[in-house]
Amino acid sequence: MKKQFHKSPRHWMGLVLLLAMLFATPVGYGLAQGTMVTIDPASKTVAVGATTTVNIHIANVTDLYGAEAHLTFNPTLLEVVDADPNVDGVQIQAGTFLSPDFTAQNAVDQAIGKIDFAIAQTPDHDPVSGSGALATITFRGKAGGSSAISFVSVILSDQDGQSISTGTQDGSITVSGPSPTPTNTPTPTYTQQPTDTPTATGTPTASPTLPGEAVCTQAAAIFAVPDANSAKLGYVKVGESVTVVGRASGDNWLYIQSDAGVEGFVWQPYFNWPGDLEALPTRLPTVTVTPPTPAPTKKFFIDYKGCQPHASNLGSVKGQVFDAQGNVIPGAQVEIWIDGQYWDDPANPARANVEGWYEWVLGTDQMVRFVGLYIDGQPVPFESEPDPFEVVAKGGCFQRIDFREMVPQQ
Ligand SMILES: [Ca+2]
Repeated sequence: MKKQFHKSPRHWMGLVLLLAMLFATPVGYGLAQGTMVTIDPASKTVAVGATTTVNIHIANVTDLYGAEAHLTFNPTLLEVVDADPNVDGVQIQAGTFLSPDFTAQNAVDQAIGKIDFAIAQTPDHDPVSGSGALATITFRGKAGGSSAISFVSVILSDQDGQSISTGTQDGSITVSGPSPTPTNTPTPTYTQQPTDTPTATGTPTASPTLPGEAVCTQAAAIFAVPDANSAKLGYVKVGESVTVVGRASGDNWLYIQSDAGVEGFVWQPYFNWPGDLEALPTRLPTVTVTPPTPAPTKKFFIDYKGCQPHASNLGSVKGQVFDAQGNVIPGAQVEIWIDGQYWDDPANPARANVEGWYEWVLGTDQMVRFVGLYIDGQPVPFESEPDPFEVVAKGGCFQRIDFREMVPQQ
């Protein structure tokens, strides 16, 4: 019934087009007036680390029922932001012009810069005519430069599977690199706010001997200030001893020095420490309110790429670490907990190789929490959504978790 109805006008349209082609003189008439698939807008600019969206736009189409588009982009300058975290791999966002009843293909290959997208309607939707967005692509700038967004092929089809002829027009995205950043002057190593009052002196006699040893009973982070949201400077393992050298005023925060030489605040209930909190010298000049400083200059965020299909049934968890310019950072270290516990293993933290990749091969179903990132051996803070960030190691796909340095505010 529906088919019958649509058939006659289409044949009529075909005749009109045939006549137009026979009698129209201007070359390219069909492209000027006919169906076009374009990148819309044709050009855009985005900063490194920022995102921008473009549409795959279809104009002046008649009785469209299925569409596929294959595009390329420069993967060293751009990457596609995953539109569907619930599906493995990276997807783009289907538009509303054509109802995406059946998705034949929706995959982005970030390594070679390729997008394959193919959708079709099912019979409960009528063919569409006119203009609209087939899909929306969100790109993130990786490095300065200009990348073409090029159509490799586009196929539009009607309800009978007959192809609809169309022209295409490529687009481009210019990534504005960060202005030559002030070279990475060795980051002042998390200057502890108050200057350390010499610990040996000043304490009234008869108080418990200071400094004292505290033993960690629950894996704990060492924070820059007595606030669990502040920068994590390091970690203390269960059973490890730390030297207590002070406390935050008013709260259950100890100021400690770890065996590794890291100084900072830890949550006292995670430590077995028999000393008298009140007798400890306070290590912050003011009340426990988080001081605005120290703000480490570098900050990263977790860029989760989903669980990407691969042939192995081992629970690989890996990713790359990028600086603000989109360059990989060989030697960066990433540290995890497994199933809620510090993972005491030579493989943890993992060190990124020359291509910036870190990796663990874990048992499937192990819960992996990302707790630390170290650049040049220094802990650097990172943000994630959610926080803490956890993935489950799986067989058949590898969890890809990239770290990216936030582009410094100028
Ligand atoms: Ca996805």
